Amino acid sequence: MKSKLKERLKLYFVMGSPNCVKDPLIVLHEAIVGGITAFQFREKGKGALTGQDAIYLGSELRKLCKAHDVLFIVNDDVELALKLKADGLHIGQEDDSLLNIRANMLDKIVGVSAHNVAEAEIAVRNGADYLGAGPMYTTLTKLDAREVQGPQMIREIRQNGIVIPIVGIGGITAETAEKVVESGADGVAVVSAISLAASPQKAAEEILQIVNNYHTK
Ligand code: TZP
Ligand code: MG
Repeated sequence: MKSKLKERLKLYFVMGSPNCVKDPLIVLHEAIVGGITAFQFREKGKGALTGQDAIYLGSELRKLCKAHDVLFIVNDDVELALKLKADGLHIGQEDDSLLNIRANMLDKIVGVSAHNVAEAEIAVRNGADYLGAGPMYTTLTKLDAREVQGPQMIREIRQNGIVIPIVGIGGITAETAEKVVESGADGVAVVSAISLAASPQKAAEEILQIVNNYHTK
């Protein structure tokens, strides 16, 4: 599952019901048809589902990913990740420590959000499988997002010898995706560029093509 992780993180769609206007299952299905390679269930923000409702939606989204061989990662919640038989978990700097989490996720993918080189180095030392680096640009999706770092941050992480997979996150669109991969990211993680697009399929196709074009240049 961890093999070819760089390849599988090319277009990482992050979403929960608060990020959608349409039915999240339809949005995910369209995004999958458009070519997303990974999905993160991130049920957060105003109106987010909790308890059994979150489990139910998560399990339906999980089934879709399974059927289409798309990596399925859960945000923050180890218990939910295990319950949904996710491929992995993504944690932020405010969440439980990677060392604690790893004990429950031995063979699973664990990704960590990093906002600077120091955080990236600690995450790597503690055994992160990939980094979510950001915010790349201004985002309206995460209200408590940290200060914008820009793609330069990824360049600096690479200059510091970090070789694990990295995805940029935060405000990335088809207009900016190339700048992010150019800076050393293996892929891009997006929420609204796909979830709020008139056609999530077309939006995913367009961004994937930009990432692919860059990596085969
Ligand atoms: N972490 C850092 S920025 C962000 C997360 C989850 C939100 C990104 O959303 P969008 O809509 O792609 O800017
Ligand atoms: Mg978190």
